Amino acid sequence: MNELFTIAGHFVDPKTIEDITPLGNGLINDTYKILVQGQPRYVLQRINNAVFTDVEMLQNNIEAVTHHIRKKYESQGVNDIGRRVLHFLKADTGKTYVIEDGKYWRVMDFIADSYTYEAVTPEYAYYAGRSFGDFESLLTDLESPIGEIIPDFHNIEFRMKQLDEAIVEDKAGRMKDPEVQDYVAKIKAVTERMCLGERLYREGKLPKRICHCDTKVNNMLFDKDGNVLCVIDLDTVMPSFVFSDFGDFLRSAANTGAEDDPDLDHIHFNMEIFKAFAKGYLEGTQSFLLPIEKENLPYAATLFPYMQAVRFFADYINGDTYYKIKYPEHNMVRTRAQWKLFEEAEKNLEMMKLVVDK
Ligand code: GN1
Ligand code: MG
Repeated sequence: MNELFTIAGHFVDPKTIEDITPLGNGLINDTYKILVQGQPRYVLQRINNAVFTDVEMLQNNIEAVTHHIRKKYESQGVNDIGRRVLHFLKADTGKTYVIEDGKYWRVMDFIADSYTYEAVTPEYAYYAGRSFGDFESLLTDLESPIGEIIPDFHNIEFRMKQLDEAIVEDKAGRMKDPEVQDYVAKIKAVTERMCLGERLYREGKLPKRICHCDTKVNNMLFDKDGNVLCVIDLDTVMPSFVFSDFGDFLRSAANTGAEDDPDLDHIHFNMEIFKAFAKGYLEGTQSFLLPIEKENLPYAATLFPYMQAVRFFADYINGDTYYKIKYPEHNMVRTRAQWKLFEEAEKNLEMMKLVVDK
């Protein structure tokens, strides 16, 4: 605990800090809120530098994105900008992060009276679609270069290669399990079809744009009336296919169960959420979205549960070195749940195409 106070003291006057308590449930970084005068005032975060190995690039990316959005909002006369875009504090080192005992830390302003959700109604999904679409749209004319912070992050061909390596190395001795072998077979049977995006890219038909790349429902802040305040968790902002933001939101929002639901009967693909989100997203992106991007949005909704199953599964085979887990089989439970969601999404593929066409 003392360690947290010392670190926070690099960014904030230590005498004003009353308490520092855990916040949120991300699978990668550790997040806390800093309380001042009985209220959360700042967010302290330990950056997982095993995942984000180039923290300098990470913070440069985030600063470029937040400055760009803030400037646009200023010129548009948007109200309450402090609650509409993240703001990172400079430490006494002059940078927006500090290193203590080999650990990396940063602090941002806490956005007051904001709420996150793990599940949304169609109405909120519509606002979320609009906001993620607007987010991409705001960044189409960003001039500062944005580095690919995790190379090949949403490249399914690369994720399959990682899975193959995990299988060969079998570090945790989990390959002998018949269920594991069964999942390997199921995953591989459809790989070819799931790599469509990468093929279109190689053929020069599909562009990369600056995307958020972690559009889980809980990475968006709402106010008490359900209006979207802002998009958070900007670590993975990087060039990617628009499929990333569209598909990853639905992976969490259209799932009627939890990401790691042990009861597969809970997991279905909610078409009402799809319709509402797609409507908002298409409105937000209408100024730039190409037909090839639009017509493949339904594919994106199937790709992301698939890719997430592959990633959780590879981590399980590797012995759980990437995602935080709560119990030993957690990554296998997540794999089953994401695979079920993938199957459910595929059942709705034709219906999704009809919706997007309309
Ligand atoms: C991670 O940090 P968090 O929980 O927002 C992961 C995402 C996964 C997600 C699965 C950098 O996001 O890509 O989709 O878990 N982030 C990274 O819940 O790998
Ligand atoms: Mg997050």
